[in-house]
Amino acid sequence: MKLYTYWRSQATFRVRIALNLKGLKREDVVINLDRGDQFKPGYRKENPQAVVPTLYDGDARLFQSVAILEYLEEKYPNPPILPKELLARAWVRGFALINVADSHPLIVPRIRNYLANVLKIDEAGRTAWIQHWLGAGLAAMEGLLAEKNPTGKFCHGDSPTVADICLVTQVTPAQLFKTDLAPYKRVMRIYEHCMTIPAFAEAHPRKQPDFEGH
Ligand SMILES: N[C@@H](CCC(=O)N[C@@H](CS)C(=O)NCC(=O)O)C(=O)O
Repeated sequence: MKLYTYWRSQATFRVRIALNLKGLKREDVVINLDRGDQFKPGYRKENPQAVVPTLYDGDARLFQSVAILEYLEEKYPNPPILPKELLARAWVRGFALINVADSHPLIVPRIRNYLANVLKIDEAGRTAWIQHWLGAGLAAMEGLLAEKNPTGKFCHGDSPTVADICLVTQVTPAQLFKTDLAPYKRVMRIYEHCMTIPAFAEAHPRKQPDFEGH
């Protein structure tokens, strides 16, 4: 498999975790989002949206992290990252979408650049924006865990699912942008537990060869 990746990309982090959990090997191609590599014509051909991740499984090109997770789950079902039971699957997908659909899209580079360059919002304003929307997602996750699974090591059941993957990719940008994590004790307990698992720890932005030390 070939993964177009960037160390800091949360969407790519999701895919790295899933590939590791399923024991699938990959070759990385770095797209430096800070240098604008995503807009170069060569990469636009791979991903017309100009975002990472893009994954090749042989000749098959895949894009959008959740679509990739679902593809991996269907093609490589063991170990599973979605529960068997219908309602549990819907809960896990719903939990994950708090990160994927509601928080993360508000803080990606193109949004941050628009806030800075078009709306002329200064760094303090942009940081407040990021912390606000990450905090809203974390509060929603904490509420769902309090309701369903107040003491578990994972969001659902005894093994990692897509919900844990997306909990982790909610927490890492919150840490990067110095969001107060103290109110989210259940989220943080699961985060810390996931980070004891090599598939998660080795996929962490800091562990990537292109990590730039932020
Ligand atoms: N919904 C997409 C998000 C993809 C995305 O926005 N990726 C970010 C990095 S996490 C990116 O490449 N951004 C480039 C930019 O905003 O210019 C997914 O989950 O794959």
